[in-house]
Amino acid sequence: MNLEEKLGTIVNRFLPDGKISAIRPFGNGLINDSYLVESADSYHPEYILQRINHHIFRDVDQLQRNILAVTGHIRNKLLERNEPDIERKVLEFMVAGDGKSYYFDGESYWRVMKFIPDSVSYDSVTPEYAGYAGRAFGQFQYLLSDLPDELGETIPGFHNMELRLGQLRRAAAVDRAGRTKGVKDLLTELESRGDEMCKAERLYREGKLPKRVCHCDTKVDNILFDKKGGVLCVIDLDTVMPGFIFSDYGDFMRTAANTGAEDDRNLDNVNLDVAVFEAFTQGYLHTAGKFLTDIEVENLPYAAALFPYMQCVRFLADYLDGDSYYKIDYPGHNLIRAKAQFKLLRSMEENTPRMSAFIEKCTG
Ligand code: ADP
Ligand code: GN1
Ligand code: MG
Repeated sequence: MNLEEKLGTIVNRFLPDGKISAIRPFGNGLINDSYLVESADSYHPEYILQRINHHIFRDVDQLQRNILAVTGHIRNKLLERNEPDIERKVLEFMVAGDGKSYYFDGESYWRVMKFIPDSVSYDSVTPEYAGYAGRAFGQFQYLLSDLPDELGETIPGFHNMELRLGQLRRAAAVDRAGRTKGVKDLLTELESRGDEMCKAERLYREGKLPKRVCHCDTKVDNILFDKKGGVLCVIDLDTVMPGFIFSDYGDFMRTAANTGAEDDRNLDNVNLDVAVFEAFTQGYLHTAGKFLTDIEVENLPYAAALFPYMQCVRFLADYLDGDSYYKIDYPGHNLIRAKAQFKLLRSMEENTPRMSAFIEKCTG
């Protein structure tokens, strides 16, 4: 059986009568594997098949329960509002023969969802689209603010900066791939910012910062737009869990408000894109401003610096560990990524006064 046939039999667990015409790799996520499935059905012609990375998401049952709670809640809210075109505004997962929304083939975990027709995701956006995305992520948090189910942490301590720094220190000490010596300068730079970057955890312990249900992976390509630029849907819900709103604001800024690429080799390309920052911030405050506390708003520039910092720490830890977590395209890719994130962090730091002034203007 070739790979396409094997994938076809998995899809048929979810769509027993589905006439599959093609299956091909899709998207460029760093964790799961996604495939576009074309079928000859008139009911729904396209699906996304995903292999869930269960080395990273260790409790797939909990993961899927979270996702179904989130999509069910959003669907109900849209129905209450009589929103048109709901099928394109919330993900819908298919159920396998045993009534579960995932299937374990003895080796891997799989799920299937409907492909949202006439949708597109982008690796980079114009300021106009960033504004729409800001509104969408603020609205996503708002819609989930009264979620009755308690969500599990699908990756424990996922965005806990103290924990991530601990992992980096351990990776540097163990030095599994013999690479620590070559990155001493970067490690020193990261250590010198450690205290400042762990501010969120301190504020939380002091009772000054709330946890809310957040998306926690607001990369720019995790929003689907329609072909006219309107936002349809927030996707990639594996990491939806209680966290600080800094995650959602900060990770979008990290990926969209960067004039370069996440793994740019030319660090001169990597800088804060001020127009995208302004548009996203305005959009986000438009929908999230109604529930955010003063401390959350004041610390948005901290969030903009925290996420390139955290991502630098995570990429570097994986590099030191011998590249076991993120997919890489070439040896040393994780180090190139870490360096690009560090450059973005420096640009965020330089722009902090400017960001604070803009946020004050929006809220004042
Ligand atoms: P990953 O964890 O690999 O990033 P995603 O769930 O984000 O996985 O899916 C990868 C890409 O596939 C997305 O960026 C998007 O372009 C596309 N995609 C995912 N789900 C859908 C869907 N239901 N409808 C349309 N496109 C989708
Ligand atoms: C991973 O799966 P993907 O590519 O959307 C990672 C994010 C990182 C991102 C860096 C579960 O996201 O946390 O920010 O790569 N997801 C997980 O590009 O670790
Ligand atoms: Mg994604």
